[in-house]
Amino acid sequence: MLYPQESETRDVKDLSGIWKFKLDGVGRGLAEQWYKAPLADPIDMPVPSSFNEITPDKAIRDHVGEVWYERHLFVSDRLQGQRVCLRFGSAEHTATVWVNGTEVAHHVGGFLPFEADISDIANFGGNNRITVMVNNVLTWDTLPTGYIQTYDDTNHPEGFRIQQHQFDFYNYAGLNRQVLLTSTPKTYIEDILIRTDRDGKAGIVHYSLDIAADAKSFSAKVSLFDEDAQLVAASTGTEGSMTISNVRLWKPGNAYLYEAVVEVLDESGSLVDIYRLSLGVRSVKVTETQFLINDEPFYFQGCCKHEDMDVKGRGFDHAMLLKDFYLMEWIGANSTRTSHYPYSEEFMQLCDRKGIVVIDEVQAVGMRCEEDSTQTYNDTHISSRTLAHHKKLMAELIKRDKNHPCVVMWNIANEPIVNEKKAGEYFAEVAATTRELDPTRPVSLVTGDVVKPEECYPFEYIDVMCINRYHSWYSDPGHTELIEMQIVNELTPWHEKWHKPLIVSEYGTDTIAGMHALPAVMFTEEYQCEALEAFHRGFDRLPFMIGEHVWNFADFATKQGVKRVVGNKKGVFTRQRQPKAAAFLLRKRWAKL
Ligand code: BDP
Repeated sequence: MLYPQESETRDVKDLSGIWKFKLDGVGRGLAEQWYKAPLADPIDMPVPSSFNEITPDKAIRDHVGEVWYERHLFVSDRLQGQRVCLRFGSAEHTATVWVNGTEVAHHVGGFLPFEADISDIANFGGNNRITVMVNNVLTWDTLPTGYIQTYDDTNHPEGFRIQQHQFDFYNYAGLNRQVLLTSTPKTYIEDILIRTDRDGKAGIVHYSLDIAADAKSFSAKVSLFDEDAQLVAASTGTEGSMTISNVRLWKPGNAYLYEAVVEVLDESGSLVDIYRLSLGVRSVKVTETQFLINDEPFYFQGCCKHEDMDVKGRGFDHAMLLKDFYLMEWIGANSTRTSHYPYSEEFMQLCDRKGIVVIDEVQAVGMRCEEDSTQTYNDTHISSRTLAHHKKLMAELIKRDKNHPCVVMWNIANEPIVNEKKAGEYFAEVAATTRELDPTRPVSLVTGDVVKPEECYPFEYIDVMCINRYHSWYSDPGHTELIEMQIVNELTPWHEKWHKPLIVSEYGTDTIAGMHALPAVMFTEEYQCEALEAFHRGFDRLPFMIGEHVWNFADFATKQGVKRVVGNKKGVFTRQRQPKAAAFLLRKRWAKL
């Protein structure tokens, strides 16, 4: 799915602003057809933003179920005859959209874009009512997974229910990314697939175009420009290859981007549609002990992140987006993982431009049945329905992110139960689907389970092992002196079993900024530094390790619980993006690596 863009033939209108909003306390809006008329007694709500923390109302913050958004939109007469769409960057987690009372889209799965074609029903030259019902409920059939807990006792009022889930970030919901009104001609470039190769000093760019056509005869033309706007190659037709002699490669920390200008022309040679796509030429390969980008060994260094901030929750924000990039640059990060869901398209574009390498993770998180951890993969929990949804999300993610040079690997899940045989069968299928959709990138899976390597069944089907470890935190609390030994002793057998390279994809300690102790104790800045340093001594002894991602870039919100003090505090920056002592330690280490 192409990112919306303005061009000679395309328009984009940003619908960010204040929308109407209404909580559907007991879920009667659909039955009462709230989409048929303006919402009764709505309040104001910003878009994009999570709705949870905008008002002081606990009922809104903790709401489980449906919420409704509405706004009026003037659609200009000039757009008559165009393909006009509403495009949602992300609605968490399920959304239904109506325009003037008619349903135009239904999408299951937050974090990924979808669009609604309103060309045939929009009132051109007049006002239109957009109504969106968003549901934040997670079940065993959705990703992330979750379930609704209800109570049948005298300690809870009738109807009391909570959303349970086995993941560690706040279930922020709503219209979290931009909503856009887009228009293209009816004959338009629907999708572009770019794959790149190298041949000595030359770069080869293979392309294939999907053109949605309402006229039969058209021709396509692709021109490739370098960063100085010089034409370096060109081709015609909906499929082809172009050669760039003396190619400038896209490299980590040194991104070089070409621009493909794709044009569709009619029989008389007049322009019908035009789209400009950034692309980078680079290769990715995995050996038993290495991750090669452009045939050079690459070591992943950086932090995992979250889309998380005060007030807006997971709402998209340009200022925070850039703040985080400047801090990633400052700390010396060359990579990140989109833990635990696809990040905004704007994030991916910046990674392309700044040369940040990305492990692109789908929202497959919480795949654990805590009551009975030997019973996760069955018809009541992770079932064939979850698997079908998982494959659909992989397809949507790959469709969205396939052309980003920054994406070097697809991560198909975070910390699912791995030691049930059925986990092997399940992830064999997800990995196969992923490879079928994109044979050019390796596949990984993250486990945090301390099991025997041979009992991590999904690892048979992936290319890179990602392992999360919290020594001296969740195990042996207080004993940082054990970390180096444990890392070396425990990780070596994983490589001996699987002969695949390994990334420690999470490690860290909760740390309250400004809390100090000597000797160090848990939760102090000294303890975080001491632990990270001990992990690093271990990592530096393991030749099959290809990366380290600290958990986490910044403190973030979680559900409330006895293990969390106003959220997860494992950030090396606070939630307001101020450095803890560990940030300076990492900056020093990563400058040297
Ligand atoms: C890991 C999870 C991550 C958590 C982290 C923690 O992948 O989402 O936030 O542990 O406990 O297991 O801090």
